[in-house]
Amino acid sequence: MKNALVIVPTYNEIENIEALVRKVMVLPTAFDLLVVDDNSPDGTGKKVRDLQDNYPDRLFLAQRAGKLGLGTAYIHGFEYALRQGYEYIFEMDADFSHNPEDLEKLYRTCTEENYDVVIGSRYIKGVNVVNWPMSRVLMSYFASKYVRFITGMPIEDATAGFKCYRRRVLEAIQLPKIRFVGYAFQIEMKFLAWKYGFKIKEIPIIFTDREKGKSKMSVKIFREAFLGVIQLKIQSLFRAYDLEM
Ligand SMILES: Nc1nc2c(ncn2[C@@H]2O[C@H](COP(=O)(O)OP(=O)(O)OP(=O)(O)O)[C@@H](O)[C@H]2O)c(=O)[nH]1
Ligand SMILES: [Mg+2]
Repeated sequence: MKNALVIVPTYNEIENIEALVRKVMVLPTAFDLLVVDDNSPDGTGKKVRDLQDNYPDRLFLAQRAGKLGLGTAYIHGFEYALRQGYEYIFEMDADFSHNPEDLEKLYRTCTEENYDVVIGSRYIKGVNVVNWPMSRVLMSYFASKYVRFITGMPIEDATAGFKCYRRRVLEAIQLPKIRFVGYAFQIEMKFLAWKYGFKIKEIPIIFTDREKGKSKMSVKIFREAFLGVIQLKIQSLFRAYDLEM
């Protein structure tokens, strides 16, 4: 059984990807890394190909035809991780908003404290966001409150995208049924993990705004999340979450 795989979706991250790969590769834990690139016009995928010569057994690339969204990129990565037999599967952004060194903390919490999902959270122990404009901090913070209010899910950072899953969580969640592609995808994954009764832990991380490259946040992504949360809640009233294990 393979151990730990970090999945990083990329779209136009040429300014970040090489440094990110190198950072992950020197961590004490031997994390494997899968980049799911959506045929970035800036050549991010090609850069990963070149780097694979240095890390042939640990760096992998899934190249998709075009920009298909963050959620489907992760699902693609999760399916790969399950097929390959990984036990600990991570989500991380490519833009250094998530500090790769924190992978160790997520990993340790999952392995040593035996949690099923560990979330790198911005909103426990205060608000740990660096360099975001106040408007964006407030939006993200209140988005989490909103999700909590509608769904009842006891998670402070509902849109967080820095996570570790045990494989049994991804096996239980029916990945092809995941419907959202933007931030709502992050909410949906947590919601399902919680509904299935998995053990979830939030640990504090410091989230830093990207210094390089462009944001892909859009009104469409925001709208999907806002309405999506209500849809999730309503559907959950008509659905059983039974583990077939
Ligand atoms: N494969 C793939 N990756 C994506 C897509 N959209 C975003 N990403 C990646 O997902 C991660 C998070 O996206 P960001 O653009 O950083 O989104 P954000 O964190 O909300 O916005 P900023 O940090 O302000 O840029 C980054 O690694 C992006 O390159 C997509 O459609 N496909
Ligand atoms: Mg980002």
